[in-house]
Amino acid sequence: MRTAILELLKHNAGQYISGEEISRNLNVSRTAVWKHIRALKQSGYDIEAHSRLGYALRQNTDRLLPAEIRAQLTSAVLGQEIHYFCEVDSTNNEAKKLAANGCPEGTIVVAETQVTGRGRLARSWFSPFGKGIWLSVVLRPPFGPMDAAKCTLMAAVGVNRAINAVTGVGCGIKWPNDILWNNRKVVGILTEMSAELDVINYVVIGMGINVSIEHFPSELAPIAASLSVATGRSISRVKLLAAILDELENVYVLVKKSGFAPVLAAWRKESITLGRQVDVRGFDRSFSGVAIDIDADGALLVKTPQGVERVLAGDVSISPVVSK
Ligand code: BT5
Repeated sequence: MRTAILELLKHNAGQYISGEEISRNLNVSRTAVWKHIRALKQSGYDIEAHSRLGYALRQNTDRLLPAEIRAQLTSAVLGQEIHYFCEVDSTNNEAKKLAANGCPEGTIVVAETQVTGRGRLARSWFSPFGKGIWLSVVLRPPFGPMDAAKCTLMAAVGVNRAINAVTGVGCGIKWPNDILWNNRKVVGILTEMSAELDVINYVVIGMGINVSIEHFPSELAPIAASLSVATGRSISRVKLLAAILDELENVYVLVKKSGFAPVLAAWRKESITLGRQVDVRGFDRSFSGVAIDIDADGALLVKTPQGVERVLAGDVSISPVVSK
């Protein structure tokens, strides 16, 4: 019944429809209509109630509400179970709790804002209300813990394809976990896992996608961007989220069928790191060189005067191209 009321409101979006008309149309009491409207408002729908005119759904509702996501979903496994929060500490934290309690593979956690959104090494992730997609996906991959780091590369390929399909924006992947537009970060990915010696219990892939952030804090302003600024138009977060789940599922199915090689090949094509002069800040060492490839483990290979260094984790900054 709630869905039917919502459909009726959407059909008349922006215009009032009286409680009496809804109750007549759907054959329910006016009290029941009122209760369903109240529940819809509580779950985040922006519905105006007027004593004489009735109810109106504001046209500009772009919340990541489960019913809205389900209506766009084309993936078969990812997003079948959705946990939605107006505000949460970190979607990755919630997803890890759900995963530890046995939630099915493909469960997602989305939030309008995160209070303590996280990057790697406990760095913070800026997640303002309603301006991005703050998303975590639970996977239970059949491969070993050594392969988990490649999930970040796999996710980057999936997200980059979805962004291109929905917005037309051509971004590039920066090793290991960023998607950049015009040298500015529009997406960050944080993969976390729980594993035994040779089996993965679960992997949580956290993705932060800047959709319509216009003003970043001063420390981020020179290095961050959002997709609506890149395109110059507004972007439906729900549509983009559904496309991300679809593309991520496609690459995940491919990895399970054929291993990581095809996805790593796609990653190489979409990379903006390879062929460039880079400064590497590993956890225990720093050096510079030219990024020449990634190997079968997803490690970055950097050619230095001393030889080829293999970087499994760390930060990489790309030197600007110097024109002659
Ligand atoms: C990342 O870490 O880029 C991973 C970010 C993952 C965020 C998602 S949101 C959903 C899920 N739940 C979470 O709690 N996290 C995940 P790293 O490579 O360490 O980069 C972190 C750095 O990016 C920060 O130190 C800032 O410099 C910068 N940064 C923070 N917020 C940003 C934003 N919104 N856009 C661009 N850059 C940002």
